[in-house]
Amino acid sequence: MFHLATSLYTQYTKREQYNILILGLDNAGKTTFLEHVKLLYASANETAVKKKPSKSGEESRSTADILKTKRILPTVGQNTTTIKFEASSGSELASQFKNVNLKFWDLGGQRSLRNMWSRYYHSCHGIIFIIDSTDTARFQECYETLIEIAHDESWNNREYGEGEGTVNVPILMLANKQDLPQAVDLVSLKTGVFIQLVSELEATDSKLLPVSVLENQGLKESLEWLVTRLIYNKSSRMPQYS
Ligand SMILES: Nc1nc2c(ncn2[C@@H]2O[C@H](COP(=O)(O)OP(=O)(O)OP(=O)(O)O)[C@@H](O)[C@H]2O)c(=O)[nH]1
Ligand SMILES: [Mg+2]
Repeated sequence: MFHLATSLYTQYTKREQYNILILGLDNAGKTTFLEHVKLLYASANETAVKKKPSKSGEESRSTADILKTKRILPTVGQNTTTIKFEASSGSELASQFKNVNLKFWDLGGQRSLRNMWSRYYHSCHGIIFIIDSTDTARFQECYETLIEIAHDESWNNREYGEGEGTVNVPILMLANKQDLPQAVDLVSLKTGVFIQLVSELEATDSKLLPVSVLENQGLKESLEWLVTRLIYNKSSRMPQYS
């Protein structure tokens, strides 16, 4: 009886873990994204749930303010964090997102460091590719970098599930720094190289969304899109269990 009870308890509390790679050129905002995620969600090791703000808007102001006091240096190695994902309050998807952990790897985006990225593809369930929407001179480089990621042969050497290329690995492209006046807006981005990317990527899913990771604009919505796709694809790209 005791064993039955413990196995039911384990079954009920077992968490699915999805591994997410945060990629993009240097200075795009990858580490800033991860630091903001750490402020918004509880760590997988914490037992306490993060305190919820009473008024909407208060949360974004306070976490953005905290983040602005942190000094974020260009990444040379990797930053890793695992969070307990939860739907934003009032979301109809709350029950679907129960017991989901997300493990993020934030890797350095400098050109000399990009050849390290492919080492992580075999155990990755989803990609977040961050674009600096103010850096128009490097949009073409973003495009070429993403195409290179999608066509890398390491995708065929999989740890979780079958398939060729980035099939079943959702790619979320975030057009970051939308808080800055010189940022190219989504409509203009969609008429340029990025909409071409959406059709050229051999991924089952890809999406381009406008965000400001510093100001917490569009962050939770973007993650909800990604987690919905990860859950949808889980029979072909299985999560890890913890
Ligand atoms: N205004 C504004 N600045 C941002 C935003 N996101 C990041 N930044 C700034 O962009 C700069 C680079 O951010 P990082 O997070 O270090 O960029 P990264 O992609 O991790 O860069 P590498 O580690 O070199 O690959 C920092 O000065 C950030 O404060 C944003 O949404 N808005
Ligand atoms: Mg970084």
